[in-house]
Amino acid sequence: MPWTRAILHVDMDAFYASVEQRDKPSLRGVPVVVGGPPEARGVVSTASYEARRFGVRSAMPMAKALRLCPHARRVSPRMDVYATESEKIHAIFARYTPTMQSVGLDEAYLDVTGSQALFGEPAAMGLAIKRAIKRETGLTASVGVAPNRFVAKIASDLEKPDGLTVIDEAHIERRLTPLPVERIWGVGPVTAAKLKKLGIDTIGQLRSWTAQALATHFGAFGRDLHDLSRGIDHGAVATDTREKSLSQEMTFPADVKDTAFLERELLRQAETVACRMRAHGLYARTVQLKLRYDDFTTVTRRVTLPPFGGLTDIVHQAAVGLLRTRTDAGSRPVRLIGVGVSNLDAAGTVQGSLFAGPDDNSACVDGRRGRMEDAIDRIRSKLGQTSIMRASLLEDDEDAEQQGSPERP
Ligand code: TTP
Ligand code: MG
Repeated sequence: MPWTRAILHVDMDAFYASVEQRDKPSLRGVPVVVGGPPEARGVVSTASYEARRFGVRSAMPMAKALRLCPHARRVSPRMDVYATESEKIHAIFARYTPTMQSVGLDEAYLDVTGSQALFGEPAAMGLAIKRAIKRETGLTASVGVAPNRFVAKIASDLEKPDGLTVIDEAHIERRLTPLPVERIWGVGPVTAAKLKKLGIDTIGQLRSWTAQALATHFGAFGRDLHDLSRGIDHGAVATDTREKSLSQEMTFPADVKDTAFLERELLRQAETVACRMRAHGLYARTVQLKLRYDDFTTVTRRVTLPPFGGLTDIVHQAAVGLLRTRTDAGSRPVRLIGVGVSNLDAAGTVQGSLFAGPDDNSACVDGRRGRMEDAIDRIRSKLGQTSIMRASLLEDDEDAEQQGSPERP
């Protein structure tokens, strides 16, 4: 059964320090502290897990950190490198959902509710994201999976580093019960001290207080404490502006010269992209095509159209047009092909869409074909991705075997 609401919280482990350890093998396995030098009154940005064992923490003066752990290696931050890694992980998140909220460089909430029909269980998406991050950046992340942001964030912290923690609706209270009240967002040292005075150390203890009693001590925040102690959080993942695209790409096992084959691969990708647009009620204005030739030269071609809903044919035709007119496909062998849409907007926020029908308020407002594609999505979400396929994609599967088989000479 798909989850009614599925949120992932992804948080990189000891982010800056892990990047330094990745790039400099002599730093691996030893305490590393990232931050400015103590003589310039530097502050700790983060510490590797080896250094944390000595009590070194973020925001601590560097002088103190080096007193606690004198043999730690201090490294100055390289923000440009961390920003590049941050871009990479956000591009990975975007493969799974356009609904994401990033918190700083190394942390994000992903609403994957609408992605379950395509990618399966939320936990499977969490694992796939962790693996992709490891493969593409060499870094580890911890992922929390839960029905809301608050519990997902708590979950991602429970098995750090390299953790994957799932807390479904039925287990929320049990998992929260033993945790200290400081784990609740909004509970800083002052509130924590006040709670302790009332004899409340754990989330479980907090739960035995009525909303009214908490309100007398904490005002409006008392109501929040009451809800959060039960793992209740209705807040939506507030999509930020950093990721405004959806894409799909594929590297072939053997380079491809046959343009008909490429066009069928584009159809498969367009179908996935359009399906994700429909699942999230998104419109787009731009279609882009990405090609990597056999010599690894990579080109991106894009076309801007009037706003369109998640229709496979529009995405596919635009991509094919770009492939035929603005690339060397056919004469140069292709190693990777990808299609994406960008300039995204939620349905309803696009004024005067070319395809909007007066009688249709679904995510796919372009009349009959849109409703058909919605119906296909519903059937697929029940019966699986291959239950309905276009005739030309069936052909494609046979070709794919010939073209892409590893046994091919
Ligand atoms: P965090 O995610 O809080 O910490 P982290 O990734 O280093 O460690 P972990 O998540 O495994 O507990 O912050 C992410 C990065 O932000 C961190 O690597 C450095 C930077 N940062 C600061 O510069 N100053 C700070 O006070 C904090 C908390 C983080
Ligand atoms: Mg982190």
